[in-house]
Amino acid sequence: MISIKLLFISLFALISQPEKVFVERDGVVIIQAESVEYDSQWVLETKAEGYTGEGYLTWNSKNRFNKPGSGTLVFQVFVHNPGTYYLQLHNFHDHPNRTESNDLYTRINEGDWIKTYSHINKRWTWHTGFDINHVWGLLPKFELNAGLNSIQLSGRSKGFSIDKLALVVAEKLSMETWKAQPESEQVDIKNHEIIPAEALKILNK
Ligand SMILES: [Ca+2]
Repeated sequence: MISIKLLFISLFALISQPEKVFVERDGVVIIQAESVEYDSQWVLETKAEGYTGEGYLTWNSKNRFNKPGSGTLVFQVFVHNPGTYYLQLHNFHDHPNRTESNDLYTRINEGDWIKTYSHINKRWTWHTGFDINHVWGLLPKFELNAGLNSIQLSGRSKGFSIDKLALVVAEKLSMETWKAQPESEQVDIKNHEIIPAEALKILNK
């Protein structure tokens, strides 16, 4: 049973942040990278076939090897089923060295920025790994709370491209079905009639 206090925190967070919120269903959230606001350091491209949606975002600014927080993309997610989730980035880079031009930064719920990379090049892939304090090969997993959560991505290596991202509950990661799911439903915060209903579902779980 979720606490009343947490419910109110979630409601406040939803009401106070006029942004799109993507709703988790059955342990999966799918978001197109180009669905959120992005600045001119990212370029919307379509030349690498295999993307979905309207295109993909490529980091076209300088390398930010020691400076997270540039061109931050903010993905707000409303979670019904809290627990351990994996971040999977549908990504692409064509650098001849698969360890170059292959990463960005990730931040979950205002925590530390985490270097997040892919070691597959020249094709679209879901390969995603965390590198924390120079320990690479870590699984890209973390806890998501019931209610509102934020996932942030910021640029690191020039030429790294993101088509979409998935958040997948641990129990479902090995299933292939989530890879083909369409983008998750979005809650229009200004149409706040939906908020009490969604919150009630969580309260009654
Ligand atoms: Ca896309």
